[in-house]
Amino acid sequence: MTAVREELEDIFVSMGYEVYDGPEVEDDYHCFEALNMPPDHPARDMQDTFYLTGRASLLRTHTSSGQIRYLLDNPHPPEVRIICPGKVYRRDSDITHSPMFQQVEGLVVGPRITLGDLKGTLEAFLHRLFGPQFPVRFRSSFFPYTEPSVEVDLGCVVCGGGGCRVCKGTGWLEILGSGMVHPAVYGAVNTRLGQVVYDPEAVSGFAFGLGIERVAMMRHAVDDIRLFYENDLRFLEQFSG
Ligand code: 2NM
Repeated sequence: MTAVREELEDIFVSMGYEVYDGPEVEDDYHCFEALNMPPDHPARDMQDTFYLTGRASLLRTHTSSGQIRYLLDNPHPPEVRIICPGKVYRRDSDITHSPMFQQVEGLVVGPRITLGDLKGTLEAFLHRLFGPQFPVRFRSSFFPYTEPSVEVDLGCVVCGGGGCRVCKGTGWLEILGSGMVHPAVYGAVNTRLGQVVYDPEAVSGFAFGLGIERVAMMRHAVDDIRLFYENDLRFLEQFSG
């Protein structure tokens, strides 16, 4: 997992991104409120989020909270180009979900950043990671913190697109979530800073997120994410190289 994470970091660093670390123990403001998730949003539910001592602190459910911290700590637009890799926590466990998993989220903000920049960047990234032979497909989606929101699929790395058990016959694997940063995110940051630093009329940006285990699973044909964290040496020793 560390090797895959470092490979992802190296690709983005070579594209000019800065690696930024945020805390794993977060608060409601950085994890939800600043990301356009209202108080009744399901992600805030006790069923989904690990809360510590009441509701004052929580384990981050995504590394976007670190991106909010970066914007607040670096009120110097118009150029932002960061990735936030790290552990995130959700109350979820089945073959594709582990209560702790790792993410890389990215954020680019600047004058005249467009959906074309998002598409070009993510396609270049996926071609570096998996090889240019795999097609990349963009689909409309929804996230509270992006508008428009875009889900990104990669041609199935197992069957090459013909359809198999892994891609459930579709020929595609979902690999990334992304979108153009919602103006409400800039609004929340400006309100907290007490001045308009990230003016939605002057700057725009895109953001994206992906699961590191999911990349490792696609690479090594692993069908259950929980295998990475069960400490079974018969599994782990296959990756000792
Ligand atoms: C995703 C999908 C879409 C995202 C948005 C932001 C921020 F902070 F700029 F609002 N960070 N990351 C984002 C957007 C993450 O992950 C699936």
